[in-house]
Amino acid sequence: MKHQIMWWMSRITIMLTSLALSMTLAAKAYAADTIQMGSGGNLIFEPNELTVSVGDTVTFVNGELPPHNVVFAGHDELSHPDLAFMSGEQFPVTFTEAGDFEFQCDPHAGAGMKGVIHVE
Ligand SMILES: [Cu+2]
Repeated sequence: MKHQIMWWMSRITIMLTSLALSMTLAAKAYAADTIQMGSGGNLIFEPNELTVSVGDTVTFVNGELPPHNVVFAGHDELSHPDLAFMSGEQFPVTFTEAGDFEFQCDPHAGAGMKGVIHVE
């Protein structure tokens, strides 16, 4: 009986450890390639500067003070000009070539809602 309890406790410990580890890794991957649109009650992209690799996908997530959109200067294929009104809406953008890609939120560019993604 005692052996069974020990066995289950070690099983549960292993399961919880691997669960915690995978959640940590997932959170890191998510945070690295996500840009919040409207953050902390400000009309900003958070972060407003990001460096990624060719082939990476950056996900823009609608946050506070909508509506927002994402327009890349000279890159219609990367832009999402449709306004996002709902918090939590997401625009994934995949970068297939290296370079510096400047973007802005059209309604709030005048307030400084701009950013740049470096693809290398
Ligand atoms: Cu905006």
